[in-house]
This record gives sequence, C-alpha cells and structure tokens, in this order.
Amino acid sequence: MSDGWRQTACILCSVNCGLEVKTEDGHLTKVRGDRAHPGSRGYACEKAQRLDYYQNGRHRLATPLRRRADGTFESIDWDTAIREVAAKLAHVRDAFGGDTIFYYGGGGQGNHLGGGYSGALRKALGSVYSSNALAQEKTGEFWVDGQLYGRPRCHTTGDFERAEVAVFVGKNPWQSHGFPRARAVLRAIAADEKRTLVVIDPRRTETAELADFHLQVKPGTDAFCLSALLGVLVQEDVIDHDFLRDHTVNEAEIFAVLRAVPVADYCTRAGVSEELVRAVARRIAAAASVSIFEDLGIQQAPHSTLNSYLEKLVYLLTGNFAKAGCMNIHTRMAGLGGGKESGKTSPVGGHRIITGLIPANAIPEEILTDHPKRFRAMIVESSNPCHSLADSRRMREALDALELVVVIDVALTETGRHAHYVLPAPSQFEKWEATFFTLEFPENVFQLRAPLFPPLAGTLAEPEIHRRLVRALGALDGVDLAPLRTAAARGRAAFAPALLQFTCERPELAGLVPVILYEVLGPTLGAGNEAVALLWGAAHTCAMSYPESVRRAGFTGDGAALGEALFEAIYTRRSGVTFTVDAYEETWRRLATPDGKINLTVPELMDELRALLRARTAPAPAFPFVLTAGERRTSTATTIFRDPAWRKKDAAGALRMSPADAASLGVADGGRVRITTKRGSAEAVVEVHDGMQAGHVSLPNGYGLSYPDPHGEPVVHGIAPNELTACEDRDWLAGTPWHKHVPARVEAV
Ligand SMILES: Nc1nc2c(c(=O)[nH]1)N[C@H]1C(S)=C(S)[C@@H](COP(=O)(O)OP(=O)(O)OC[C@H]3O[C@@H](n4cnc5c(=O)[nH]c(N)nc54)[C@H](O)[C@@H]3O)O[C@H]1N2
Ligand SMILES: Nc1nc2c(c(=O)[nH]1)N[C@H]1C(S)=C(S)[C@@H](COP(=O)(O)OP(=O)(O)OC[C@H]3O[C@@H](n4cnc5c(=O)[nH]c(N)nc54)[C@H](O)[C@@H]3O)O[C@H]1N2
Ligand code: SF4
Ligand SMILES: [Mo]
Repeated sequence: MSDGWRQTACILCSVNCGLEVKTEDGHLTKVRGDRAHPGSRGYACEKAQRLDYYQNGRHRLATPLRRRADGTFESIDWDTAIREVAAKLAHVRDAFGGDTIFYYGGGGQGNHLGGGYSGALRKALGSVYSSNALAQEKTGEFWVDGQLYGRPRCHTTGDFERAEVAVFVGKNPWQSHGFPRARAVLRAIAADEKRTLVVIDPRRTETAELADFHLQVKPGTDAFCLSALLGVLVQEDVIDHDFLRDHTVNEAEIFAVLRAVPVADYCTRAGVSEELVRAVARRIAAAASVSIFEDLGIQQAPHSTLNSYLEKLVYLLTGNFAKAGCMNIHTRMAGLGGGKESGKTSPVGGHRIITGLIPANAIPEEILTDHPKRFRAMIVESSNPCHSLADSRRMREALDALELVVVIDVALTETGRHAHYVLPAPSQFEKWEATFFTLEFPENVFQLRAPLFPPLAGTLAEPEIHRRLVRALGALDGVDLAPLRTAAARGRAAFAPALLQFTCERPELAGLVPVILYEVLGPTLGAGNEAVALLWGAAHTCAMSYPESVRRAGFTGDGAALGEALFEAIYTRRSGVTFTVDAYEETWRRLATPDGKINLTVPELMDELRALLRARTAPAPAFPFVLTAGERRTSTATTIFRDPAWRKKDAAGALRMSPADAASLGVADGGRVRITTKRGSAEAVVEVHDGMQAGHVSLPNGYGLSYPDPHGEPVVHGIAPNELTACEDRDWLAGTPWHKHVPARVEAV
C-alpha cells in the first residue's frame, strides 16, 4: 500500500488486468493499471474506470430473500435462510435423489474462489450434474482438444506477443480482449511490416481495421472458409512435413478430404476472394510462427465444433505448435468449473457431457419433462441463466417448474426473480477473490485479491454459505476434526501430512475437503481470511503437477516445500504472481495421447466435413437477415454492471446494420426498427455501420437488464438478446448455441 493505492484486479473480462485503486467511503474513486502485475503490466482498458458502478448501486442486496406465493419477496435472516434452504435441498435429495439437484455457475469473469467451495455442498447433497457459461461457448473446442491431444483439458493458448502471424477467427480482441494487453499487442503487430494480422469476421471490426488480411466471410460460413484455407495448404503442398512425420498420426483420412476441397467453390460460398484465401494460406505457411485465437464468432455459429477442429488443423499442418510464438498447452492454477472428464451423458436428453458440463442449451429439456430423472432443484451461483442462456422465456418456464431454486448473487437478477431463495453475497471487492483464468504460456500468472472494503452488512461470502449449508445438512456430523486442528496449529508443514492421512482414512470425505480446509486451516490464516485456505491446496497441487515450471518461476524447495513457497507468494504478493514459466518443449510433455503424438483425424466430424460438399443453405424467406445476438462493444461487460449509467455511449444498445440495408428499409441512423425471430420480437434503435455487410445485423450482449429506478421500480434498458434465440439452434455434437447466427426479419416502424 503506497500513497493510498491498493492492488486488486478488473473483474470484467477473463484477462483480469491488475489494477491499483483508491477508495473513499466505500467507493472506488481512482483506478489505474497496476504496473507491478506480471501479466497486464500497467495495462487496463476504459471499462475498468467504471467499476464503482458494480460496487455501489441500487442493485446491491443486503438480506436473504424468500419468495412469497404471490411472487414478491420478503426479507429473512440468515439462520432462517440456511435452515430452510438446507431442509428443502435435503427433501429433494431424499425424495428424488441428489442427482436431481442441478448446479449452475460458480463464477463470472472475476470470481471463482467461492465456486471452489461449492463442490463440498454438492458432495453433501449427492448432486452430480452441473454446468456453466463455458457450456455455451468453449465445450466444443475442449472436446476437439480431447480428440487431438488426448484430454479435453489439454487447452492451447496463443503467444501473440511473439507470433509473426496472428490470426483471429470470430474474435474481436480490440473490444473483447482475451489475452493480456490486447490493444497494445495488436498495435505492435500492425505496426511491424514483418508481422501479419489476419482476421476472419463477417464484420469489419476494430481488429479487422488493423489487419493486413481481412477475410470478410458471410455469417456462418467459416467451415467453408477454413476448409478452403486448409485445402490450399494441402493442395499447394505448403505443409510442414517434418512436423507431421515426427509428431502426428492418422493423417490419411483428413488429408483425403482436404485434397478434394473445391477451393474456388468454397471461397464463393464463404463470400471471400479465392486470391485472398490463397495469400493468407501462403503467408501462414511461410511464417516462422503463427498463433490463432478462435472465439464466439465461430463457437456460437453453425458448425461450431467442426470449426474448432478446422481452426486447429490450420496451425498443426503448418507445424505451429510447441514453439515460441505458436500454440502451446498451458498450466493452470485450478480447473475451471465442471466436474471430472467423463463419457457420461445428461440424464434426460442423453446429451454429451464435456469437461463435466451439460450443454447449456439442453438445460430446459432436462427439466420440462415428466422423465423420472428430470432435475427438480437448481442452485445458481454467480450467473444469470435467465438472461445469458438461449431462449430466456423457456429458461424462466423451466425454473418455474422446479421444486426449489436457490440463487447466490449480489443482485436480484432476472434469474433471481424466479428463485425461491436469493442469498446475497458481498461484492468481489469485499472479500478474498481470484479467478482460475490462468490461460497463458510461457509465463502464467495468478492473482489473489484481498478485500478492499468490509462486506456489506447482511451479506455472506460464498465459502461461508457453502460451509453453513454443509453443516446444516449434517454432512460433517460426528467427524472429528480435532486431530487436523491440532496439526494446523503446529503449522502448515505439519498440516499437510495430517490432511493426507485423514483423506486416506476417510476417502468418502474427500469431496468435503474445501469446507474442511476452510474450517481447520482457515482460522490459522487470520479472521476473515478463511476462504484463502482452498488456495493452499491449489498451490500444492500446482507445484506437484508442474514442479519444473514452478521452479523456473523462481520458487525453491523440494516436495511440499515448493508448494508452500508458492502458497506464501500467492498469499502475500498483492499484485499477482508468475506461478509457472514454461519451456516450449513442456507442451509435448502435456500431451495426453498414449503415443505422445497428435491425432489428426477426428472420426466423428468426418461426415459433417464431407457433407459441406453438398450443403446448400439459403435463408428462409420469412427471415432474410442473420442476427448476431450478442456482440462485444465498449458498452458491454456481460451482466456485471446492472446500472445503465455506467455506459458512456450506446445507451439503447443499437442494432448495427449495413448502409445498404438501412437504405432499402428506409431507416437512418438513430431510426427505429422491429426485429423478429422465430422466438421473439423487439424494437431496436439502428446504428448504420459501414463495417456490416448486407443481410447481417448485430445486437450487443449484456443489455436488457432491469435496474430499479429511484422509486425502486424495475426498468429494463435495451434488448435482452436471448429473448430472440432458441434452444434447439445449437451444435449437434457439443450443444453450443448459435447466438451469432439467428435468422431474423427487420422492419421499419
Ligand atoms: N467489452 C466486452 N468484452 C468482453 C465481454 C463483454 O461482455 N464485453 N465478454 C467476455 C466474454 S464472456 C467472452 S466469451 C469474450 C468473447 O469475445 P469475442 O468472441 O471476441 O466477442 P463477440 O463480439 O461476441 O464475437 C466476436 C466476433 O464474432 C463475429 N462473428 C459473428 N458471426 C460470425 C461468423 O459467422 N463467423 C465469424 N468468423 N465471426 C462471426 C462478430 O462480428 C464479432 O466481431 O469477450 C470477453 N470480453
Ligand atoms: N445471446 C447471447 N447470449 C450470451 C452471449 C452472447 O454473446 N450472446 N455470451 C455468452 C457468454 S460468452 C457468457 S460468458 C455468458 C455470461 O453470462 P453469465 O454466465 O450469466 O455471467 P455474467 O453475466 O457474468 O453474470 C454474473 C452474475 O454474477 C453476479 N455477481 C457478480 N459478482 C458476484 C459475486 O461476487 N458473487 C456472486 N454470487 N455473484 C456475483 C452478477 O450480479 C451476475 O448476475 O453470457 C452468454 N450469453
Ligand atoms: S475489461 Fe478486461 S481488458 Fe479491460 S481492464 Fe478489465 S480485465 Fe482488463
Ligand atoms: Mo464468455
């Protein structure tokens, strides 16, 4: 703490830039990038300046709420709330089975520590099924990682600071970031004539404006564009044969398909010039290093999982893997949500569960049925599925059909309004917090944030909520924790073997370890710091998993001493810690295939890939436009800010439209139109945008939230995108939604 500046982090996107802030009377009054943060190094974007709109406002809840029969809420005290929620959860468990209690969420863009404790509650309930936002964007990609690299958790990351060629597919990092110091890195690539920036996006985005090559595909045609790119690589034979020979297997089938790609035809169907696609392919083939970032523009669009596969083939066929500036498999401080990797499927619809997550679009189907194994209760933590998942109306119906809905949030959200109980949490600046978005390579960073303010009176932090519910459920009744307490009192060095012995003797209690750590190790960290205890376990697991990388990051000691050194640094260094430094060969050691080779052919995707040859899609006459429902802009930050006053521009959340479409509809900038899809309709304000192509319109994400007016009456601001989307419009394999590709009709009003 110097000159009153205190260290924390931004909670608005997965990059979590380190910040220094000044505070006064419970407000964040000054915000700047923290130069000492090893990842962001002083960088922050404009949105971080608005964080006080999250910390303070009429959205904050300061008492548990119970819904009355008439749909209104009454305040109750915490003892009542914990007692009743525990009793009702126990009732559902005993009547229908713990596996009918579904857990959704566990953290947003800035908070994963609380969710880390939820596993203990789920264990106490026997709840096995869960999901979160990753199951509506990244699960297809994770599944492909599993096919190519052996495990879905072999997640790769780009090295954009060093890449000679950087490719963004359905990703606009100028607005959405996604890697540290995004705008600075993009500008550096654009300014260097030896480096090349490639963007594949139907819209001329801010990133595309900087690009050397912009493949302005027609919406939803990336499978054609990427196939054409791969077709050129193979047919012009500019692939990296040495890399393929040494490191990959099963190329025959995929190569046969790629040799047969009609490049010119596919380019036409994707709406891109063949010459440009060939130039991009040759540039990628010639580069010493290439990094690629795929994101929502292909993950939430037709052929989602296939797109992820094709994207990965682009860097693999050119050997841009396990090298500087290329794609590498990163370390992690802890897993991101979800349960174990398993071949299981969802209980009602039989949907594939990927990294422990049920496809988000399938959730209503798992509830709105008379199947005996339907979900009966739902615990929602730090997420707003009635707003963020496809088809909000159906999600509301699903929640209303449940016996019990419990929501843990800082605000009364669109989801909370359909809950039986809402449990209010302190803000992320009022408790210990962290995210497990540790996605970087070769240097990976983790930051544990200390509270800036005391918790708002009437709130309870998630770890304490989970602990109290576990206790109220009686899951630790009769378990003698005294030996562990004695060991903890002697110090963490004595505690480690005691905990190991305890979990060996009582393996059935292993799932409760988060709460046990909180109760036993927590108090030794000081009052109010108990929630940090989970990270002691995470630090040790991390040091055991990646000892060499942790040592390269400057930590010393053998065995448990290494984990202890890492924990000490995490606990005391407020600006964050570089916890692993990798050598590029490490990527090879992290491959989880039995032979240590990359598998190039994914049999389940071959039919879809071959079928592209015959696929002909024409828009249905009733819906001639493609709506991108949810675009990242400077005025969006998922649903973390509820007060619309945080926005400096785009108050309405304009519908962007090409000049040609605006002219033919006879609307001008600022004019009003009605947009209609098969699921809903809304009136929108138009922004005529010359980066849009004809037939494509877009709405921002994160709008359409209700916020109380000064009299406490809720007012909705802008269009909630998922009033317009449908659950069944999703990838056949991973169930990921087509939010970026909603057939729509637009009429002037
Ligand atoms: N400002 C801001 N930043 C954020 C967030 C936020 O809410 N606001 N949210 C964060 C989160 S949760 C995430 S997941 C990331 C997402 O980050 P991005 O994926 O970059 O975000 P989007 O703007 O939703 O989609 C990216 C691009 O996909 C394009 N697109 C639409 N259809 C297609 C298509 O058919 N093909 C291709 N190739 N592209 C298409 C859009 O034009 C858009 O430019 O952003 C994070 N950062
Ligand atoms: N149509 C369409 N839908 C989309 C998208 C899109 O592009 N188009 N984008 C999707 C994507 S990529 C994502 S990631 C999701 C995001 O959607 P969600 O997963 O629903 O996450 P957030 O909007 O971040 O909501 C986080 C919730 O956490 C609450 N919260 C904030 N701090 C705390 C805290 O400390 N404790 C607790 N318990 N709660 C807290 C907030 O009030 C908010 O209700 O939206 C998805 N939905
Ligand atoms: S929104 Fe993202 S890029 Fe901007 S300051 Fe916050 S964490 Fe950093
Ligand atoms: Mo996301």
